[in-house]
Amino acid sequence: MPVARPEPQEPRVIAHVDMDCFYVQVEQRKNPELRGLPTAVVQYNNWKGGGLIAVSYEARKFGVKRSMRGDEAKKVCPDIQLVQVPVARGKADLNSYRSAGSEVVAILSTKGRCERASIDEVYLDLTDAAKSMLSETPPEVLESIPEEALKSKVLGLNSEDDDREKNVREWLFRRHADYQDKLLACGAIIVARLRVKVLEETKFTCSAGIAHNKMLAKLASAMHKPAQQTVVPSSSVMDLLSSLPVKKMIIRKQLGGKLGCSLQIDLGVNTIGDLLNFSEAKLQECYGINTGTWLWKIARGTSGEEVEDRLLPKSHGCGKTFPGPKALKTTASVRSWLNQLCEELSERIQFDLDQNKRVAHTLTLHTNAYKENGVDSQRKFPSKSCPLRYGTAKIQDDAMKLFDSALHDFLSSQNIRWGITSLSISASKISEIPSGTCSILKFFRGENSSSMSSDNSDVLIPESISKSPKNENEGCMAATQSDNVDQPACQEKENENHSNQTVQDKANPAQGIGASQKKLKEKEPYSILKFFPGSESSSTRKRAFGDLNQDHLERNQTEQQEGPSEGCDDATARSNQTAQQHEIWNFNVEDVDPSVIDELPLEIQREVRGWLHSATKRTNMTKRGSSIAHYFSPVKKT
Ligand code: DCP
Repeated sequence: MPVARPEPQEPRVIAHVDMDCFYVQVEQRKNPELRGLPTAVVQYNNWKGGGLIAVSYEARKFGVKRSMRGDEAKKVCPDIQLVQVPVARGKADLNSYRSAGSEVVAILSTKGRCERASIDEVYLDLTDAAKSMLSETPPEVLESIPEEALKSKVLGLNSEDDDREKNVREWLFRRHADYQDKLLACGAIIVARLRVKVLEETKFTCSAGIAHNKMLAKLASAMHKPAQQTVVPSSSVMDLLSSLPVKKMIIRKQLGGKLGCSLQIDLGVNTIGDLLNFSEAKLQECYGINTGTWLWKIARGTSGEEVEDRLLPKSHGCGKTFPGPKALKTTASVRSWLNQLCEELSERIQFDLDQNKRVAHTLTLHTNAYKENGVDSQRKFPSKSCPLRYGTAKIQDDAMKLFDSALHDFLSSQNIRWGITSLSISASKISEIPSGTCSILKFFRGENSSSMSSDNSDVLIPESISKSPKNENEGCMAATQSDNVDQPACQEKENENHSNQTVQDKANPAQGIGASQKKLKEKEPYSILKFFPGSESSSTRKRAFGDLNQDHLERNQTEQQEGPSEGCDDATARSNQTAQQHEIWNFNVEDVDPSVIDELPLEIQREVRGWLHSATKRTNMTKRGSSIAHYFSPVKKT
């Protein structure tokens, strides 16, 4: 659910940059002979020529659409070039598209805060850059204005006019324009330059929207494509929104599908302008305080959402669909596919760890399924989450446990046949390891720390105690920019909604384990323990080294307090957590090289030395391998 954020006092300049027919451009760069030809990228499966996932603008002129199959596209456009998406492990391999996206991000992120919103789109906060330009080199003193800036579509300017470019030039140069418009004019020039640079350096074209907030910038970037930019001055906002169909906001992922439907059905709101007929109080009464205020604000074109400083994906995911007769009907076939998906996921999170020093904490399985002749055959297959353990074999194991648990819930004791039509596995709740603590990773790695795909890479990254969001299964698979779900219809490009996150947090008010983590964070901002979200405050930390029964008891109590979890079933979750808790903490104290601790920030050094001290005491008391911890693989010596 969306959340209203306070509007900043100062005007901002926000751009949304979206690549044009992105996968097609990547394929055209690989094979330049395809440039200028009607082209589409298709899924590798050959049924009716495969499903189209990206269509060039030349092909769109013939009526070719993403929803079509290859055969259908050939009927409307006989000359269309169909390029198969690369394949690995029996499914689409999006790596080349991901890294092409990163090339673009590297260029765009040079002018201000940059948020990578999906595989091919970013938000930029250009406020500071625009302000500097306005004070140092305003448009009117520039020797030359980039042609791309002169080609801008400025909403509210007469675009029919033959003198359109002249009008844009005048608009960019207006000395008496208000401060907001002057900043936008600078933003338009900065974005034009960036787009030219992207084209020169990557050979990709992109389109952009430039406005005072993210919502308007995103709406604008889609208005004139390909290779164009659209500017939204404040004076044209109400015009833009008044006739904007609610459906468009849904397509642009700015409005949730359910909320959009409810607005149309329950309130008769078909355009954003229709929302103006409702008071803030009325909208709050219908949709709650946050969403009500958010709707009231978007109707007026205001949105305080910040551009996040994030160049990397918020989560990693990969999936596979099994339509019609391909549905998986045995546990063995599910296991085999899950193993492949987990292998890919494991490689990607390992790469993220090695490359970007980022750790994922939650593993989630989303599944679509049907029952044959079940009493409640419409029942959804629940999504399940559990703490993420690094190492391919462990991820495969946990994913299968999640599946078994979800299948059990789905069937609710009915002994009937079932079919799985899609599987998707994701790693989320990713956090960064601050610089200075990187070398400690050596301790939490197994022998093969450098190998990214090794089956026995036994990297001991602590799990997070997390609860899967309720209703995760609703709608399409909630994939992310980094996701790789080989089914176009269900592949959402959008990142996990920021506001969803907030609501989720709200749904799980700080209590039990969550509360202790939160408090710990506030009290110990530099604590390395934040990478051990399963750990408790320092007063209870010593338990992690010892009292299993106590640990088990308290965990049970916490689970009861938190109510039913959507994660693994209780028994599995408990055994996983206990097992992992012991994996995390049972490193061999004697293996710790003191010089590595010296590299850590002071606060963390003190903390780590504290653990080592108590761990040394304990090692002297308990012979290694003599306890239950012996069953959980210890960290191997590097
Ligand atoms: N994509 C996909 N399945 C979907 C939607 C998109 O695999 N259902 C992939 C292919 C696209 C890329 O993501 O090239 C970016 O998606 P966009 O929606 O931005 O579409 P395009 O970039 O292809 O075209 P446009 O120029 O309209 O943005």
